[in-house]
Amino acid sequence: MRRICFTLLLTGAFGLSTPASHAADAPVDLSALGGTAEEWLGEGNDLRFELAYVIQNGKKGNLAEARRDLERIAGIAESRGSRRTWLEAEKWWVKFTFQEDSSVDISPAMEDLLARVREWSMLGEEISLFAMWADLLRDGGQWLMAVKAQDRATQVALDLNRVPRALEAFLQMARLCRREKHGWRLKQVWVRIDQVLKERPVELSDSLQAALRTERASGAGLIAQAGPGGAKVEGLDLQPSDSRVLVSASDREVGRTRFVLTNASPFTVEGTLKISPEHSAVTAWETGESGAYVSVGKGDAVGAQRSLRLLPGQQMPVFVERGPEGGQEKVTVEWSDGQETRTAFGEFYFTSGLPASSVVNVGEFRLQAGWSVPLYHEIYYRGSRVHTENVRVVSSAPCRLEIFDYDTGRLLAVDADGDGAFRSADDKLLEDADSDNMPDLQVGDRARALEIFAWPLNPAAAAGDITITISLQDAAASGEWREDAANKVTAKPETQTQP
Ligand SMILES: [Ca+2]
Ligand SMILES: [Ca+2]
Repeated sequence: MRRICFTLLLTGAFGLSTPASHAADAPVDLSALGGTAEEWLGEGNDLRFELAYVIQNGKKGNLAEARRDLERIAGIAESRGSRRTWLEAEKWWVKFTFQEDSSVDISPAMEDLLARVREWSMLGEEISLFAMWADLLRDGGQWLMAVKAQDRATQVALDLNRVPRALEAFLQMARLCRREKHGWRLKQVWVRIDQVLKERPVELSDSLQAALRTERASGAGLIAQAGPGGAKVEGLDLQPSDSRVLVSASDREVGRTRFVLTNASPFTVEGTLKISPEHSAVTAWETGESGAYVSVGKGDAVGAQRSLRLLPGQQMPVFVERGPEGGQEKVTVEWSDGQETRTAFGEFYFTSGLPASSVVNVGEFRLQAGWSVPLYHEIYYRGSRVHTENVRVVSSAPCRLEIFDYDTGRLLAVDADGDGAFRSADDKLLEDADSDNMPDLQVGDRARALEIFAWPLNPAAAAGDITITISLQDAAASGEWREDAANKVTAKPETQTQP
């Protein structure tokens, strides 16, 4: 997949371009430009009109020409310090680039734009960038990524106290889930919409209220078919409650586990995350957009806690890794906002005699009403050549299982009933290069990771614990399956009915 990056484009040879000549093509429609007239004040009318013209030209289908002109305008805007013009030119550049070739990975470009608007404190723009990203992902057929991008728009909007704008983004999430006929995810969206309506009441326009009513009615049938939504969560959630990691000592492997912090409230929360190893110290801690990365082991301690701010609905992964030196370790992960505390544990074991590949971690999870916490597995490979492993995931109770390659975000398989076999019409096998009817994964010289979403089918059976086991099979060898990991998923009966 080709990745695009602006930085290179924008520091290119703009100065040599000549302005487009388009005097004959009036009138120019300024409505394509985002923001209000006030927001554009001081950015210079010449560039603003030219930008509107170029957008119009691109919309007519002259994409390559429009992109070249947008690059030139962005270059001029940057040299003048005209931020809004620059941003608008860049946004349309991404749109036209994607329109020309939807296989292009626009994430680096979008991340770059998001970083700029944050740096410039153009906070409202963050919402529209996530919404734009979602629309492009949707148009490119990536509906789940589009849902995630709209989710980010809801989080920023709620944080900025723009509740109606958040609800508009939630509506887009609901539409995407409904069109994909994903009742479970749709149910989650409505749990969150109802939470916002109840806990962040504001006056909504008639049109937004009508849109909410219509969308709710359209999705009701689908939601009624979906299994349990899980227990209602209050405030902050930390999962899995327990995790265990087993890696090879003789191969000097690093053990790594992942926790997920979920702000299950419609308000921004601030608190402290503390990681306490029993026998060693926290030796590295990095927190970024994609989560927190913490190492524990021997070495200089860097401080075992950090202040974190989580937007309404935000989920943050917390990776904890333990190097091979020093051996077995138990780590306590604790979140506190000063009133409530959430605790989880990670245990790290080092052994010898492990097979050439294994699933190195397991956890104990709870289903929750409005948020998914997927099971997370890393697959370690100790061989020398890249080869194919079959992956089998089996649930002890009927469950829809969605298996994703975490590294690429690609859906590998959907097992509609969780029996580990792909025979029924609803089962989907998307990655099976060796055609043996089991999903496969290329394993090479580094750890691979899987994410598995589990959606119980039968509310009565799901009231207890469900065991979800992961096995691997060397696709080229004997066919023997090695059961490596068993997760426990608790699906408490629902305490509320939606919608
Ligand atoms: Ca099946
Ligand atoms: Ca296969």
